[in-house]
Amino acid sequence: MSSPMAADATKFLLSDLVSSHPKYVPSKYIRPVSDRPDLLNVETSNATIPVIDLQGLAGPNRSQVVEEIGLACQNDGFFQVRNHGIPMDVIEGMLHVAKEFFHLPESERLKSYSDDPKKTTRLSTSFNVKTEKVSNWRDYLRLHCYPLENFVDEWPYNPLHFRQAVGEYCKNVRELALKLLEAISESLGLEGGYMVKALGKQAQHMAINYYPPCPQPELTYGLPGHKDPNAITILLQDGVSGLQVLGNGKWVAVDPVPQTLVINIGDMMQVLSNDRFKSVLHRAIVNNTSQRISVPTFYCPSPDALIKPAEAVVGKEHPPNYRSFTYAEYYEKFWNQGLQSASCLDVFKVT
Ligand SMILES: O=C(O)CCC(=O)C(=O)O
Repeated sequence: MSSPMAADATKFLLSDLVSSHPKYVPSKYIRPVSDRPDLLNVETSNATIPVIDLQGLAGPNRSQVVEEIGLACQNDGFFQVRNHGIPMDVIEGMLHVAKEFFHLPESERLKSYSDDPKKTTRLSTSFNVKTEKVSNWRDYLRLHCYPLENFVDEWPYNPLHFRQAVGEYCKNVRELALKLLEAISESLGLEGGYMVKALGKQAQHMAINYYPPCPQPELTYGLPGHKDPNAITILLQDGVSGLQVLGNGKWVAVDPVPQTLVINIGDMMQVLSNDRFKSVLHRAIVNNTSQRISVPTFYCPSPDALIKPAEAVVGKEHPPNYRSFTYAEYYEKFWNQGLQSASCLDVFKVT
């Protein structure tokens, strides 16, 4: 049933639009029938997404763990990690201030609002409100996080411990990203430092996603199917399900497993590995009872980094599938194209 309620044009953020607990989804969030989540047609066991114990990376079993990581990047594009090295209190602190932030009064949150994707710190809604036709059931705070000292003073100072808790999480998650990039390089037969070097000065972006309860979750998405633009993503979820990954033509729910984080390959890693590793479609669905918070960290090249398939993975049998390009060139396309299943990589392909 479509909505009798028009979206309240005076509200910038979804959280404030739904604070009156509407019974129906406003029309601008309703997807065409052919593009709805089909919630009953989802694989509910996430047993198909490998769980890798990272403890072994530091010991004599390193090569075995490296191989597991390589296989997961190749076959699934997604995996979960336990014993990742980020202390539980840091994770809890991150989720705590995230939740507090989205429950601040509207006037306080709006101090961070911007619809300009070029801003390095901004609160926004949906994906790109300037270009999209249908909205997504999400508000998000986007932060640049590396080098931390360049950005932390732009971040919200309310709630009180926000900068401290998020900064601590960012430092820890960067350590994990470096550990994973080293293992990923080795799994491709490259020297351990290859991927970090390929990312130039590197960048680390974070989204704090807030998905309010939705009265008609079958009509809309938190985020529709998309691939990530960056090199690797490290996702922290609160205890509420919502992430789904496309595997063998079927959507698979990746329900939160305590003390694990979800890792996925982004488009830049797909290029660097010359398609050995795949950047996979994933989406966030919403539900009608619980709010959900997820915190993806996007580990990226710096804008000027020249991205191309690693020389050691190309050869006569495997010619390069992509021309070289800067991350800035690609990233602009990503934000302008909007979230959709078509890859932004096509224009960089060697035909
Ligand atoms: O909320 C999630 O689980 C997925 C988030 C995501 O894919 C994104 O922010 O790009």
